[in-house]
Amino acid sequence: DKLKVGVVGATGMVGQTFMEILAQREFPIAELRPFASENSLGKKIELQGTAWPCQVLKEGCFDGLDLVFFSSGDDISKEWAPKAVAAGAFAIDNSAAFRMDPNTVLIVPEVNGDLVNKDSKPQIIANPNCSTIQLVVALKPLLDKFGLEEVRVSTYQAVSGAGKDGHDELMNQTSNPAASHTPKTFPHQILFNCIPQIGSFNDDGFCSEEVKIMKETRKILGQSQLKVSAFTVRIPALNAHSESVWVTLKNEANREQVLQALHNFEGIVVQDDPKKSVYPLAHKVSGEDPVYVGRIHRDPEDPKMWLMWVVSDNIRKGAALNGIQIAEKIFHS
Ligand code: 2RA
Repeated sequence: DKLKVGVVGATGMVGQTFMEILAQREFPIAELRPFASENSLGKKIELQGTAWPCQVLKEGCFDGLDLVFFSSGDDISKEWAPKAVAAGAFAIDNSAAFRMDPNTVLIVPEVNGDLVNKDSKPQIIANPNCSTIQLVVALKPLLDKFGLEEVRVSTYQAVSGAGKDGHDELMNQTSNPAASHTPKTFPHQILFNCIPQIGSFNDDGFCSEEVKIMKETRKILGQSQLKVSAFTVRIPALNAHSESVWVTLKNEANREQVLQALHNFEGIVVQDDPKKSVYPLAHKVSGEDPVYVGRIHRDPEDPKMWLMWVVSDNIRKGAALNGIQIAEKIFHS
């Protein structure tokens, strides 16, 4: 039966992608209640043939809803996600606010979706960070088949990870490449550049994006002792995050076995013919749903270490699609 759905952050990049995917997947909507800031009040959001007016968050605004997607940052989620649950709705939260809370599940449906189902009670369900989601999808088949000893990942993250501001900053710089640009969204000019910082640094020299990947990966895979090390970099790609990954397996495997494990896993597409320059590319993966894996090869010095290249659309599978798949697991399974 049809659901009454709220979307907090409806006019942002992820919010707009929620609408696109809800329509594409014909998610059964009885009512859409889009929430945005004051200056979007009354703006109409088109979905499934109806124009739904944007509202602002205020006491009682979630009454009657079955489900609320949150994509408006940690502070909004911290204050309003519990209110959605108090009103009787599931709160699927894209922010980092509750991800590492021991009482909150952190879900990628293909990886640990069995933690939620149609018998789950309304609760906050945390959506992982985009760069974590694509990593754990690629790691899960290898964990299941061969066990994992250690993971090292270096990321190449598109500017859309910083929302519309990030996207617009690169586009503006591209339109005037000769000028020197005062950075706004990023710590430095992003055009013709690579910036080894996403978020803020801790005293150990790790930035918050790296800490998210390292902690969330262990929680989602249920491997509290797994060694994970991450290095995150912002690059001037518009959309889709790319990651080079070094995985040390617990048990040896040959290339055929590793390829089969990845190929057979729901949500993964293997593109791997390097001699023909066939491997996943961000600008082709942008707009697609799967996690793409290529450049799968073994380290010559360590028979248990495999290298691979993992690319996925950070706004779709990295945020909106993953959240909708969680909702489908609860309401449609
Ligand atoms: C980024 N993963 O790419 C972070 C937040 N979306 O900026």
